[in-house]
Amino acid sequence: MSDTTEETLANLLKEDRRFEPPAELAEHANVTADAYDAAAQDRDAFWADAARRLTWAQDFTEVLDWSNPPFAQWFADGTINAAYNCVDRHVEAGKGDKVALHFVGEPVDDDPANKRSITYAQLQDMVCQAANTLGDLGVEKGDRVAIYMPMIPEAIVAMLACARIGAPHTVVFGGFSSDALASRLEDCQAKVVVTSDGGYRRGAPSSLKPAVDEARTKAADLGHTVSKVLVVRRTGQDVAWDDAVDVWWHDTVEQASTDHTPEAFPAEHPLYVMYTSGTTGKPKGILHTTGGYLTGAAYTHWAVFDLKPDSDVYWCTADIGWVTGHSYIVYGPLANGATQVLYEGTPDFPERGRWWDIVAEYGVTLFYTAPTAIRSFMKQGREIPDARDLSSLRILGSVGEPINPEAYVWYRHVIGGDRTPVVDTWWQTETGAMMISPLPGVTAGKPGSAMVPLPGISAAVVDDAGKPVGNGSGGLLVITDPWPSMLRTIWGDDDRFKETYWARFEKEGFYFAGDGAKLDDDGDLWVLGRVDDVMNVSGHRLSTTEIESALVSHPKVAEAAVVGAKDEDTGQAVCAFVILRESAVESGASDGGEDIVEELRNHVRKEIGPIAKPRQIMVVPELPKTRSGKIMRRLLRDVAENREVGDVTTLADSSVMDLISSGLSSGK
Ligand code: 6R9
Repeated sequence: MSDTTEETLANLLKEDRRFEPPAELAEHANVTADAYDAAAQDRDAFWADAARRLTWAQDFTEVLDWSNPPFAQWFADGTINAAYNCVDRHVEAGKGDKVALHFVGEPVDDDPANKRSITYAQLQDMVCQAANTLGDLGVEKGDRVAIYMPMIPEAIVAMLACARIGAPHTVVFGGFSSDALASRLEDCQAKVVVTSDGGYRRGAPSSLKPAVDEARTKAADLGHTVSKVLVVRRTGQDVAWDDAVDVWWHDTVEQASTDHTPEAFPAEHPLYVMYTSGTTGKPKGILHTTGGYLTGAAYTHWAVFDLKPDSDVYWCTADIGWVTGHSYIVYGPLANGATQVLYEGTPDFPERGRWWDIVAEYGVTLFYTAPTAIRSFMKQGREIPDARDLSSLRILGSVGEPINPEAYVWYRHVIGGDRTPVVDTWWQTETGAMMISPLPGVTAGKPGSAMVPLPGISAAVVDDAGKPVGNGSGGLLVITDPWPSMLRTIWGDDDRFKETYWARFEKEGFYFAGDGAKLDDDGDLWVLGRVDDVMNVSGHRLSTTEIESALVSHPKVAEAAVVGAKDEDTGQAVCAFVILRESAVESGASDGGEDIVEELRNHVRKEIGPIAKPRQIMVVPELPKTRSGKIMRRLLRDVAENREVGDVTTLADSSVMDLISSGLSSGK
């Protein structure tokens, strides 16, 4: 290894702040250190216990069948209904009056608050009604149903109604285009679409139904016919109507019987398909099945958030169009009988303190969000959260990207009042549930590290030949043994499933996650981001995350994105895009002038070493992100390499690229 690479590694691993679990939390924690030993001794028995936290119609006798890898079967002879587990069993246990969802919606014309609370008993009625209606619309066990909706309770009701009748759902994020919807409808041959006339964004209505109409036509051109569209009236806007196909929710679901008997399905019955973008080509439909998935989602939610269902109020800010919404808004928390906030909207509308007002109003104790949100709050300054009472919080979670140490410390300090553990949870659409994360009552947290695999999960960092790298080194992150919530295949494409995840380490039988990672001297794991986010500058491998963290550690920087741009001399060169903190902007550093750029280049040089010093730093007002908060570096690479900017359809806000390009061309 060259001197400079060693220097880079040493820099990341020099982070030596440690936060011990609070004594009180450790004492009453749901999961203690024994769980690691128990799982190591008998992994199958450990997962069987976790599975039996759920209610099975028929118990299973075999835990794992791995006779035909990579096609796993978990709890295969057991039968179970996911919706029954998420709703009915809590009502049967006398918790019908307990709030399942505190819905906090976008401000709507005459109702700026737009809130309602739904108990488990009410949720049961709603799910039963929707299940009856889907049946009336001809949906049978095994048929696929697409859900294209805003973040309203009916979206969750629709998902659970599908689960109840054994019809796998595919939720398509409401911000996606009709093309994206059409290709998904066609790929999974969806029979019915559940949607709404529209939704609200920043208080203004936007439409959804027209995109469904278009997608239906486009899918028909591809040879697939959608038979019915079930429409929730949300905004009241005019919509085109096709009597042969379109059905109002309020005319059907709300009139339907609240009696519905859930059928128990084999554990391996498909629960849902979630599309996620591949590095190239068409999106992959990740298939999750019922028993194993629900086991993983419920167990990890209970363990990592130390959920006490009778006293905690949980809030995950994700969208249900993302896997985090599936596992940690719908299936995990509801299977555990949690009370949670369901939030529709952006973090800063109608005003910047919105999230912290909600924490204070509902007494939120467990909070789960993405690093990108945390960094945007850092940018605004601590005065806003400081003005609210956040003392109810007891555990803070992070997901979606590596969290920079500075953002971690700010999160813990400013939001968590220096009391709360931060759980940095690494997982993927494909893994279904959290895989690598601290346990809040067991693990001392290190800012920037996801720490260790959860009990029952076996991960490793290996070199190109599949050999574990050992402490103090970096390599590729793999999962070495099957786990209950693992994806079962890519919908309709077993070959692509094998090729994408299992071919790379076929001999070893490892699942290849596509992320780079390092182990520190204690053996704790640091996720460095996608392998394709690694740059090669003059033969040195540099991770974008490391340089971004160095930039964010500068007091004037709120956010940073780094890409490797082609360079005649060095192969690739480091190009950085930075957003300055508001305090820096006020003090006049915002013009992106020579001074601040030079200051930041030298800061990176000092923090990491000369090789990492960016060739170019551009001060920008925004960064292009997907809905799940991931920076789309591909688009920034286009800018850095002076190319026309590529496909922006999966951006949360597609106008961001114009903002960046116009700022740069006007010399700002
Ligand atoms: C849940 C989710 C998966 C990819 C994953 C990795 C990145 C997620 C992370 C993290 C570092 C964490 N990622 N959590 N990287 N630390 N705590 O995000 O699923 O949308 O499929 O993305 O996200 O790169 O491979 P998904």
